[in-house]
Amino acid sequence: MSGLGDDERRALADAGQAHLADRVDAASGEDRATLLRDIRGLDLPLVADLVRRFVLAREETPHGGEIQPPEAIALPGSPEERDAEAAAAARGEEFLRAGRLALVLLAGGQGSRLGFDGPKGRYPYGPVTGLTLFAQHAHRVQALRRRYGAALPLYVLTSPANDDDTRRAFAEAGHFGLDPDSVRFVVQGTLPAVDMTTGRILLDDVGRLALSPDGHGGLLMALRRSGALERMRADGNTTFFTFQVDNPIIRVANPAFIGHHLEADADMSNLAVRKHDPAERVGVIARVDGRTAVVEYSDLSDELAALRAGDGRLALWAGNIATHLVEVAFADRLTEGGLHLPFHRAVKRVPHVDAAGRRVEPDEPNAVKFETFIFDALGQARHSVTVEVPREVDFSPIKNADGSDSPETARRDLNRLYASWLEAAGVAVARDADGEPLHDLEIDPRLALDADELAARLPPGTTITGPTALGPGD
Ligand code: UD2
Repeated sequence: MSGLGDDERRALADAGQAHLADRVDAASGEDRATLLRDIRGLDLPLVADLVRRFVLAREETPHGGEIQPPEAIALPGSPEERDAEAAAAARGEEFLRAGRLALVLLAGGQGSRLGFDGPKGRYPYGPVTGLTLFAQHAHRVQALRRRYGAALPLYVLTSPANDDDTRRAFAEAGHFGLDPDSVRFVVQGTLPAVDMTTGRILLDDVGRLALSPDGHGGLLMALRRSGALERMRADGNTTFFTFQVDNPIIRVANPAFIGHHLEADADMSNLAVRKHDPAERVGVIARVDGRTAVVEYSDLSDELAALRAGDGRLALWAGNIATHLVEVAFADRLTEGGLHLPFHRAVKRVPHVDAAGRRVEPDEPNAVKFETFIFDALGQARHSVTVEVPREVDFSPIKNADGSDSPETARRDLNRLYASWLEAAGVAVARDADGEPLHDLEIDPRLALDADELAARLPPGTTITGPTALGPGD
């Protein structure tokens, strides 16, 4: 039976992973074949370096020094600010109509907190029709293409664990009405989980390494390796817009955001919402040692998170909704000769099989995983802008099965948003004693992307008398 060659054994030993050769020898048949495939897919010098730095030497990712509020374009309040916003939006719309933007949906994560089996995009969150996150995003893309008469190619970032299922979800749904050639799947890389004391790579099963996605920073390398960056250039796309699969209401390709990004000649830009409480689990966009950066929620001390400015509001207010504009040329620079982003270590509980083939279900964290984050690229951007957007319009993520950031909070937020659009269009919406809409509401983005479009397209005489889903043809 074929196994590891001498060179491969030596390379594993040099990387401190000689135990993997023993595991291959002990495995047979299909298990051996899949284990060999996983091992041959490893970047051993990288793994050795990460283990040396983050496990054996316990290096922490540097967070820089002084953390201060970011410079940001706030929600427009004064007439001048509203004029500036309108000018930015006009510039963004022109850019969209010229076909310069590509879209990148981040959907490579594991979604473990939601406890949903399969790609998170398949989650049927729609309270009336069971609409999935993928369908919502795809319908929005279709509506944007129609609005701007532009190609707006959609790149979907997947990981080896969910790539097949993601492609199937799109194929089975006829790509949700999008031209299949206009949807391109890009598979991100993986990195192994290693024992937190020895740095040895863990096995998920006798025939499989414990691999997980390499973080959304891996997007950049995946775009380069797959030829997507080249494709974007060939299509005339100079910039791409990244958004998270778990946020159903994000205004994809927000024209004012694009306008501000262009105005600043930025390499990479950020959207921010005002944090609603110090403990909210979003990173904060800040200035760290004078440069724009995102400080992840797990890295921010409770004191800093709770610090108040003179007006009583949170000093580090700018919640990162992980939605960015990135220049294609900047992504190129960041990936030339390898990915130029720092790694982060995360200590996790990782079930695995030991050398004797026994399953181990640890009660305590036992392993280190490695990830890169796309927002760390901000440190290398020549210019960037951060634009504040209203939370109720742009951010209601589905992260947890219940409690905050759950399907229930998304249902509430969507009902509030759609009720406000309907009321602005002159339709009465019944509300309960707390002022919440009485009935669940869905509005297909192909009918209306915003309140103005709904007012223009809603047939006269529309009434809401129960749970209502307004479809593309309503
Ligand atoms: C992310 C941000 C946090 C805040 C919050 C807002 C990070 C590290 N933190 O936290 O600052 O903005 O979102 O919603 O991003 N993904 C991939 N590949 C990966 C990992 C993630 O595609 O390897 C995608 C994932 O499918 C999802 C998004 O990135 O769409 C966010 O991932 P997450 O849910 O793990 O991040 P979270 O909520 O801890």
